[in-house]
Amino acid sequence: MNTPERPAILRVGGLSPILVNRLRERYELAALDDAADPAAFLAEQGARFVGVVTSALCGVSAEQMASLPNLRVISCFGVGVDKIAMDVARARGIAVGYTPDILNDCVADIAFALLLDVARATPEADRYVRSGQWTQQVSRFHPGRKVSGARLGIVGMGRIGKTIARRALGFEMGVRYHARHAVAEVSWGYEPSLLELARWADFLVAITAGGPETRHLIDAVVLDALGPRGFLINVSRGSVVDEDALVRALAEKKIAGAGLDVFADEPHVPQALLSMDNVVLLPHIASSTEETRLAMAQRVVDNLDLFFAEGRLISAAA
Ligand code: 8YV
Repeated sequence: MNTPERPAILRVGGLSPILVNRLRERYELAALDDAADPAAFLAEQGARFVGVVTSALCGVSAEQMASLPNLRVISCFGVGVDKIAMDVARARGIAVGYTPDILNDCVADIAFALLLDVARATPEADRYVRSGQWTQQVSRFHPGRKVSGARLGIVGMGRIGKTIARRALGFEMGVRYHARHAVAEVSWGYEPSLLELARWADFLVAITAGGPETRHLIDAVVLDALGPRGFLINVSRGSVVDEDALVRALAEKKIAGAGLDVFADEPHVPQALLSMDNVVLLPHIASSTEETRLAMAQRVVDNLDLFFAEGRLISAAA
């Protein structure tokens, strides 16, 4: 198939100005968000786009793809492709590029930030200082829980799971993991039963892919198994945890606390969590550092450039 000099690319969802500018230099870029009626825009103009750029948070739906009959490539800013209708892309032979590996370090760092923050109650301690309670000596700040030497259960042993496990070495933590299968190249203990892992762990970190297969993998039963001394950290997708069950478990002190970067219905966070001191809440920022976001943006562009030059991607989502 011939590729025009400036292929027409549709932007679906928000992307950083740096990325948008880089794309504009090379491509004829239109934004679905700019259309007053996106469905009508797609119906009228969908046929002219050969590429889509999107983010892991937004993705591309099957309905949108149906209005893009000449779509050949999707370049996604992020590693999670659960919001992209991958089955449709596969069936139509649409290439899907994404940004794996680049963000492993930053997501693993945030997993540990959440773990330390929730165990040592640092956000709560910060509020204690700012509110003047320390100087008023109303009451002493309560002790936290020790992280070094504790047991870390990792749910998902992909690229980021491995990076988290390596971080745990520095804290002399015991590490075990649960995944669909044991991972040959790692020496951490494989736990085929998620319930057993939760029973064993002091900290259960979710870093598995989102989507229907992992929906509510961490449910009330798993949270019960984690128990009143256990903490849940979620840096994967909100869908992986049954959020209602989590809210109940926290309210009833069935688990000790939670550190959450992701939620079921972002940017909406269950109201009940906002007033709990034993939770740390982040606005889905695990990969968000200047360095990593720039490298991710570059990969989005490089994937597209290589696709239009040679018909292949640097990093193709399976
Ligand atoms: C980003 C993510 O927050 O890579 C992912 O799957 O969820 C995050 O890195 C997201 O891509 C920003 O849009």
